[in-house]
Amino acid sequence: MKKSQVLLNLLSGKPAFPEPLHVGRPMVGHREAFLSRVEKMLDSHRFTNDGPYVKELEQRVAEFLGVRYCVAVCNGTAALRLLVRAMGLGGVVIVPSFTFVATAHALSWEGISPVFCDIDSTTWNLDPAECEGAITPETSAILGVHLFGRPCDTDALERIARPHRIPVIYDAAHAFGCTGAGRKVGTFGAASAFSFHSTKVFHTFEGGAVVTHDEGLALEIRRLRNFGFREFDDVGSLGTNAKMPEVCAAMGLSNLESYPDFVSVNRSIFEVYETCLQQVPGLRLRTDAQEGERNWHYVLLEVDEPELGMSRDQLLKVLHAENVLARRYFYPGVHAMEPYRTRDPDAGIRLPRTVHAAAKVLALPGGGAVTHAQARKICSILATAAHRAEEVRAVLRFEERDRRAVETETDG
Ligand code: T4K
Repeated sequence: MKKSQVLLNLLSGKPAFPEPLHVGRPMVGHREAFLSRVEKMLDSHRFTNDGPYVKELEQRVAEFLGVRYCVAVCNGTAALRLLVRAMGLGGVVIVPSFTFVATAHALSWEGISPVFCDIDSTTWNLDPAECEGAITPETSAILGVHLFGRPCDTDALERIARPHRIPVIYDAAHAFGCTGAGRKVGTFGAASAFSFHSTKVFHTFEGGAVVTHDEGLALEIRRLRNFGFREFDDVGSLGTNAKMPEVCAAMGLSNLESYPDFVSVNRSIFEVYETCLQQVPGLRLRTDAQEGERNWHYVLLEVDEPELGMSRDQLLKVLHAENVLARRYFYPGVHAMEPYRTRDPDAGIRLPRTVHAAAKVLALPGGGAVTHAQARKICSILATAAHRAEEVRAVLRFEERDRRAVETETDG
């Protein structure tokens, strides 16, 4: 065994890590700042319903992103739902399938049919040419996703949408703090929805926001998130409860202060992976020749099965056996999940680049989850797996045979 290699748990030995390492482990910002806000909140007895921390967070996020209005809500899915409802969208909306299922579910929940368009094979974002071909008289908007923090080709999407007089909106769940074409994500299109879920680079435990330059739209979303109330005792429309509680806003304010530290931790962990994975055949770290600011939150591998000697899913088993809980974000593509799969079982044929990307991507634990030493150890596991691919395949074959035998016995 080469010096750089480690024993693989799958082949022998014990897991490299005694505790699981998760992809989405949240960062915790300035603890004292958060706790002192919570103390004040408890003293004030103001816990929710557009309280002072929510107002302050909205103002700070709007300033940070360079947008006029920010409306904080309870999660990113609600942000998307309220946004499409406030804009009066209907019919169909063009979306990528290579995204988290919430992008499409938010539309469906509002009675809108998502139409899945293929992605660009380099950026993994909506391919503008595909979108252009998919626009019909039923199309009410294009919903781009800045996947893994990489901004969409906003110029092209907005140019395509203009003659059809349909808006472009964005799911910016992954792209807090990122820039494209010299502008912060959040400033593009008619509006953007953010997720501030704990697994995100900037989080409020649970939370989200819609940001926009449009005063009327922001006002309508404020009403929708609070049961449709315009004033005390005056409900002007159907609404829901999508409010962000004060404790979440307090976390957001503290995390916003710590955001530059989060990004630098993420970046330094990313650089460890970048250095250590250079020589591993069949594994390519997505470094994205992306200009501008990045949040370095996602560490993504592309697995080249023939070159590595094992499939992405076999490599996943190797990592899980070591307690490295890598994730297949976003396999198999939303089109292959219900209810979309039943509606259009052949959608994958029209989405070859989505299917391809979803089959080879692997997300590794990033800055919030691992130390430099742990990231280096993960790289050693990957290097060893590549070196001993044949043995790994053999062990997995045996395991699979055993599993089937047990199943047959149980069924019998
Ligand atoms: N649009 C896009 C493009 C999105 O990616 C998302 C959400 C949304 C919209 C909707 O936003 P939200 O409504 O969620 O605000 C997670 C998150 O739940 C989800 O927010 C996120 N995207 C998605 C990419 O990932 P799961 O089911 O993969 O997460 P889960 O629970 O397995 O968490 C990942 C790992 O992180 C866990 O195994 C353990 C660790 N973890 C997680 C949490 C929540 C912790 O260590 N501590 C924690 O508190 O969906």
